[in-house]
Amino acid sequence: ASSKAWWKEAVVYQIYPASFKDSNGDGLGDIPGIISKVPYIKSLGVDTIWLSPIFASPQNDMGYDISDYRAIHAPYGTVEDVQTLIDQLHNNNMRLLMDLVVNHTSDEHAWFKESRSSRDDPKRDWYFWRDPKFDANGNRKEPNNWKSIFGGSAWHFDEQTGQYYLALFLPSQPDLNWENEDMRQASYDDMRFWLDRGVDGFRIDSMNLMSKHPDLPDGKIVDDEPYQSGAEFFASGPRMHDYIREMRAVFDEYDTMTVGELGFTNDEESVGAYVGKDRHELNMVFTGDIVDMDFGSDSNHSKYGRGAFHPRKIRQITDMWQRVMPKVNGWNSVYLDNHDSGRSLSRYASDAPEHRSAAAKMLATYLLTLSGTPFMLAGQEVGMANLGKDYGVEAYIDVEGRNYYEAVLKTRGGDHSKMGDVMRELQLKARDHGRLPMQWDDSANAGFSAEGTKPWMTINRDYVDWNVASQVDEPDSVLAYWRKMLALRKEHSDLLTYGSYTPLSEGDTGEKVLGYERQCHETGKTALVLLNFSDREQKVQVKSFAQREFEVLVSNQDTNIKAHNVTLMPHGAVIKASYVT
Ligand code: TEU
Repeated sequence: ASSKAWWKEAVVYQIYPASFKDSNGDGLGDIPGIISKVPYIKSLGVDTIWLSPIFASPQNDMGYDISDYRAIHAPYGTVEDVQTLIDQLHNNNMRLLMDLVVNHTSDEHAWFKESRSSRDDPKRDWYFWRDPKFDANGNRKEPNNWKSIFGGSAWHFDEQTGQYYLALFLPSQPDLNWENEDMRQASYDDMRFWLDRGVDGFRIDSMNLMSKHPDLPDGKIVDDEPYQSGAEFFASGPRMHDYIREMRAVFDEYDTMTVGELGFTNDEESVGAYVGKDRHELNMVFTGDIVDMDFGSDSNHSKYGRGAFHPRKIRQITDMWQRVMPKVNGWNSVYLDNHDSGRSLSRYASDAPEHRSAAAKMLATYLLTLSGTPFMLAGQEVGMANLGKDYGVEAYIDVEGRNYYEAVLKTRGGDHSKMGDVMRELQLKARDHGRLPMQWDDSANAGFSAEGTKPWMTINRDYVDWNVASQVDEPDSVLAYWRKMLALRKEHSDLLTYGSYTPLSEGDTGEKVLGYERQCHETGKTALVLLNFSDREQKVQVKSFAQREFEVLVSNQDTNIKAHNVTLMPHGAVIKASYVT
């Protein structure tokens, strides 16, 4: 069995700072707003908050473009406010994770301004600067063919010094060169700045992009587009593990929890190498596969390509990571939602009125019954969903979706009426859905922002029916179910956190139902989890439970669950526990 640790028992609540609670009526969430909700968050039964970036930033990518790691974006508050938040959390036995965005900075960061100023600047080498190439006609070309993750070339020409710099995300997010020792030390000092103030850990943004192939070779050409991914040369490069270990030495000066965001790398061996206990690197990672399940079925598996979610995918991905982690003596995160995607409820289950409550509870059951540290996104606990199909393109303001929309629109002669397929994909997967303002109550602006103010982004008009206030005292609500599940995970941590995992096969459950057992080897106690990922009733017979005495620990349906026969209602979820006496 896996050894115990506080970060394995934590349940993390992700807050998107702009969208949680506006305390001063400027339409933007802020740190005092978060502080005012600490009692609410604690009352859910979660113990750790992960805050997406709150640092000084021109906000071209909502704070993932940082201009000063030691200052707070003024509309969010001050360093003192953050200290108050940390202290309040610690007084409540809670913890704070910050977002560590060190693969790149903003182009307004002092480091980049210096680096850009001349070829001889001491910080020149803190970023990637390269000479132009020239084509046969003598036209200037980028140093390689890599494509930015947000579209277009990843290289940008700087007139002043006649070289290109690399930016894998927006042009205003230049990539830091981790090969440079001075740059790394400066970054560690920034980390210590926050660790010294009591921050308990970091979610490390774009973690495995920090080491690139030193030659920056052209990416493999897969189509006739001018730019190609290149990810095979910029993700999980040769020095990746050196950098993490060096960083880990800083973290080990404190009691720090780390979760690394992994992009483009989902194979067992590479993932295991980051989280295997003996490797002493990261506590856990986010593999991207769980949020990509409905990405395009095209060869690039592109985000806004047309794809379909099938329960078989979540079965495969879940089984794979649940089996790999014990094998490498490692640990993982469990999550379904973050600020970079549409809501799992709308994509993998159902937000149709007749299914929404059951579906939200079913997904909560998944998230809280697996081995790994659960991460939930604020709003999940009340069944927040995507913006509906009736919202127009103006509701989508995030750069990623916008850039994609504009690029396709251009190829269709600027004719919005030809954009039906793009609108459909945005409605499912755009990052805006994960960033919707929190739905606190049914007053104007959903209690997120005072009446009469203009929130920074669209508030989903379904807030009138789906909000915290309407569920908080309602025993059958999604919110009540989350609380019950969170309490259950704590109470049965021998089973649900530390127990072993055994999947039921598709032959046992049928293709629409996900089923697994968690077992505590010391007591022999077993929990059987059955999750119906369809909007039809499903009958399941679990033979292993035929001879056992059991009780139903929790379910989102009226349970008349006899012996080993279970009839799951649409999006039904059942946890049965058997005890060896
Ligand atoms: O995302 C990293 C990343 O690889 C993104 O391309 C992500 O896969 C994409 O947004 C999915 O649609 C991180 C942050 O989570 C994201 O919000 C930032 O925009 C990005 O890094 C740059 O810092």
